[in-house]
Amino acid sequence: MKRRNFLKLSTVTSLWLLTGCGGGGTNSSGVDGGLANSTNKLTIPPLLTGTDVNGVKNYDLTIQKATHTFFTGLSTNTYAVNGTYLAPTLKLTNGDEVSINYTNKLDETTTMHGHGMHVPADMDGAAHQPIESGATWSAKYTVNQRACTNWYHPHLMGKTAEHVYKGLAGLIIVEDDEINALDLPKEYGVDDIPLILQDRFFDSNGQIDYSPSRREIMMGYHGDVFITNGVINAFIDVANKEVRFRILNGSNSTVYDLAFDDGRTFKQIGTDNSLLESPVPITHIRLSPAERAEIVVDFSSDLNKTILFKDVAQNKNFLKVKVTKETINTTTTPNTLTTLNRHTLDQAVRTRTFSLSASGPGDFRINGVSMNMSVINERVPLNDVEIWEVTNTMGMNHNFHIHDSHFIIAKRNGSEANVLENEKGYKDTVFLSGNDTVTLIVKMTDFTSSTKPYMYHCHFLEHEDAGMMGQFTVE
Ligand SMILES: [Cu+2]
Repeated sequence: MKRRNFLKLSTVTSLWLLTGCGGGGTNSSGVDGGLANSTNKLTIPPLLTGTDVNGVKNYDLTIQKATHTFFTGLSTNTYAVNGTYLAPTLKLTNGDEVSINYTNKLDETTTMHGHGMHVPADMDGAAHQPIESGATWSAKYTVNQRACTNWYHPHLMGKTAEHVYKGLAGLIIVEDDEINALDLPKEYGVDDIPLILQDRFFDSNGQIDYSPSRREIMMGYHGDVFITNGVINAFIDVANKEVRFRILNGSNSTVYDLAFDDGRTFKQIGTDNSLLESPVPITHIRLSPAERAEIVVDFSSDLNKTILFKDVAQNKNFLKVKVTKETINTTTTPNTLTTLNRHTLDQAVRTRTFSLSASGPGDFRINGVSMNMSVINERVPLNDVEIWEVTNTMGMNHNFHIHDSHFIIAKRNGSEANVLENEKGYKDTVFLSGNDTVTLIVKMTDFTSSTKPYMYHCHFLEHEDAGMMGQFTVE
């Protein structure tokens, strides 16, 4: 394991502890020999709103090799979209006609999937829409969903995990009239902050190390360096007001339990694919890979304080929030956010069952079979309300992601009471801890094709690449 020879990594880790406890922004560059700054300003991915071409909003994106500075004085090879790590945030508006144009300047084939986007299967950007080296592929569609925070990432068979790990991921913000009318923090990068949370291993040269062992493919490839928007040990300055964070678990296989170090209560306002009907007060939030949460945190009484946002499961920091600015421009998050059309179990016309299993580290399965690009595993009629019952037959964590559809979690382990208040919005990814069963209400709408499939899969990327995936058509 070459990464365990990365002597300076222990210094980086100790810096986390130093800054995590100190909270004052001490310059520790003398301690680590300049390897990593104790405080690095959080990078905000650039916001692309599209260029109008004959009524179509065009987003031009180049997938490329790059170098990125994770550690002071070290240049790390990455994959990125336009920049040096990760990708711009795409802002889409419900009803807009868009063309998202991806040009692949890598030396290898990849894809770019709009995770959470409700689009025709051939615009999904998943395994059946490869973008060869040198080619351009466009996702063209009319935005047809409610406000939410989605994301885009590669989805090439067997290579998804590695391509995401090297840096290919970005957010897609979908807006609509309803959310724009709410008194929410909405100034991107100022009081509306995107947070892409990841963990990575680096080798002795400071290079990204994607070399999971068979055991790590099974149990999770949990990097020891935490990264927020591509920044290690990040801080942000905010004003003494409500601040909204759009949080993506962008890791390959780590489940985060996120909280603030003072244990404060904050409000979750959105799940993967919608607002919650009312803000849900919580003190921590569990996010498995690919899940998103929008939260609003009230810093109005915190002027000159520093609060840490962290994963309490591993006691590591993702962000140091410094409340340094005074403002009178406040917002008051309303108590009613939206009304959701929640289908009920008794509306369902059939039940499909999905069982997650493995026969070994390289052979993960759903319903006893591994992903096969030429097999359509399920054919789903348009507009039928269905129950999808997903069972994790293993003692370890998984999750389950369905393309195209936005589902409601009706039950966990047979009981509605086990569904958390903050997962009662529309979801596209649901967490299953060992031996869990979740009951989902699913309805496929708008787009049909008997030949072009969508995918469902575990979003622990090593599991997905090892076969825990299947295909369905909507007909
Ligand atoms: Cu899994």
